[in-house]
Amino acid sequence: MGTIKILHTADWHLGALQNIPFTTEYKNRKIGIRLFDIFERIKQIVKFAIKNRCKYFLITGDIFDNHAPNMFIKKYFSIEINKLLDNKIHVIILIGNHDTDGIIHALNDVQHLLNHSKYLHIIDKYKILLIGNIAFHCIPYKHKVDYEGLVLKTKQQRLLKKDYYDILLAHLGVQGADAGAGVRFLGADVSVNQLSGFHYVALGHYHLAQKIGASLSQFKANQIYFAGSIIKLDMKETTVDDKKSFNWIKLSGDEVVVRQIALQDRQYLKLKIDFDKLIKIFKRMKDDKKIKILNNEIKSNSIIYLIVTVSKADAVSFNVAKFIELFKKIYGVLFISIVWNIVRVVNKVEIKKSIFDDVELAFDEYMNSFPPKADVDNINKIGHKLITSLDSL
Ligand SMILES: [Mn+2]
Repeated sequence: MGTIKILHTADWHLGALQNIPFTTEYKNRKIGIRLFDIFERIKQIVKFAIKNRCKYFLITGDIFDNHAPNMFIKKYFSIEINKLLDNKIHVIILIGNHDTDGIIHALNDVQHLLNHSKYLHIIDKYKILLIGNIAFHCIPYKHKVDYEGLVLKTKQQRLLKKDYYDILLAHLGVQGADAGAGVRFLGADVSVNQLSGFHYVALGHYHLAQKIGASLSQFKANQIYFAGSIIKLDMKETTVDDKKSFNWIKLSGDEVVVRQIALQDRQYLKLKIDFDKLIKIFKRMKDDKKIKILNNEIKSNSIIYLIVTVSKADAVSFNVAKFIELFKKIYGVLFISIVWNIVRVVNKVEIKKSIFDDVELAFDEYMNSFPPKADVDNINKIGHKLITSLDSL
């Protein structure tokens, strides 16, 4: 029996961070930079799978960021998945907590249309999928489901036969594993011990790529992995030096070999800074000078969030649009957003904290509808107008 190759990825979160505005200068694409980044990573993973003759492509949940992704996102998703299906690769997709609102999930429509597809498997309830000599034990997210019970139940259904494999796929939390930032508790975590005894355990939910259960050496096959997200999704993740990756698994005889294949991500920095310091940087930039900001080396094409604390009572003239323009030029960053952290009202003029949220809201509305291209220009105009209205401060 030859080697069986399996790719494991998870937590694509298509639709997350899509509303980062003002990307018109980026390759002339009017989509959010981070959404574009997710697309790029998916392309890279799909290409790898096809080139390396993958047989099973596993996505263990949270493909989408919510249960009703817009048509643009679904179209892109379909194009990539179709490439895999064209190459006769089995694609097994687990529904994660982000993919559903408890009533419908993001792939309900596709699922019903593809009941007879041989290669596409959309799993929204507990199921053992038997393909060839592999039993895929699937535990997708379900509200108030008994994860422990299901793991135990499916364990009893293992094939446990020579040249047959048992692979567990699940979207859940695990006690003791690193949940990282921005991940919801799903009601009950399972223990690592409960996950032992499979040839490979493909997990989704935690965004930090990690192998767990290193202590379970008494089990012959002990390969339990969270594939992790494919880009940094939460601003809190910027403090964690986690490398994004997907897993490439080779099964042959008794051997299970797992490689983590690295994915590149752009620099994504969140910097806290006082308004005074911001003014200083602004002055230096006007002289074409680049100064170090809080000891951070800013790489080109990065995304920067400046959290600016305003606490002084004096009103200072500050041209936000000009600042952003200069900052982009001098530091070579792709995107910069300023979040105002107002400690006190600045001399009669109150900076509206929600002003940037309005732009994001406008983008959200656009992305969740399906308007003609012209509307994007319009929203961009509104966005710029909101920012320029801050100029007088
Ligand atoms: Mn999840």
